[in-house]
Amino acid sequence: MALTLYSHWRATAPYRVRIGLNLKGLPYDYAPVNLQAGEQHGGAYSRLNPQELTPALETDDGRVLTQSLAILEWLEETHPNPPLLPADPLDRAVVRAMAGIVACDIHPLNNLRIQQQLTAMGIDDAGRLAWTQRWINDGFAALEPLIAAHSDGFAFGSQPTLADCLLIPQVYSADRFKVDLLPYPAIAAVAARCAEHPAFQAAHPDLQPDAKPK
Ligand SMILES: N[C@@H](CCC(=O)N[C@@H](CS)C(=O)NCC(=O)O)C(=O)O
Repeated sequence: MALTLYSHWRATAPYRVRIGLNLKGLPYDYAPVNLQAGEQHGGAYSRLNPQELTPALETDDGRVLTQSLAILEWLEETHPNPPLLPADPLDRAVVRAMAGIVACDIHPLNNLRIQQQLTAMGIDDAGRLAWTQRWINDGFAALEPLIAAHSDGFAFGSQPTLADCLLIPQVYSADRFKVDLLPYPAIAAVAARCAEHPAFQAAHPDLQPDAKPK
């Protein structure tokens, strides 16, 4: 099945899906959406995904999937090997909790439209940075003991899971927003391990076709 991923190089939600596709060994076409230029609003992309957020994944029979977690769960159900979730239901719940901390409790408070709204409300650069760091730190403080308890190289166990698909883009964002990882040694160790893995390397923002030089 041919797949097209609508993505923006630096956006973390599409980055999650790129990692998942790579871990599953699934090739895909890359369709850039320039979020800074507002291409998500109006026009062709908003007809594809009326929520005007990336990612969207289009199949060759014209189905469009949205929401990174739903896309990753669909990948897991349709391509079970290698698994992104452990076999035991309790372990699966832990992995989903790790993913949920990023997807529900950190990222929605910090994404582009929130940054734009803070700017519109008169919050300056320093205020926005403090806001963003606050929520990343809150989430990482919750993730750190979970990962420390369950990691054996990756966030849960010795193989990449859904948790790593979510964590690594958030670590990338933490770096961008100057969050110190020193208080989070378990997270930092998982990030270092993932940085050696080809599926994570190929998904890195800097390697995407629409990447802008720093
Ligand atoms: N919960 C959504 C979040 C999607 C999202 O916020 N995507 C961001 C990029 S990381 C986006 O497209 N933002 C565009 C905007 O804020 O205008 C998911 O997991 O897919």
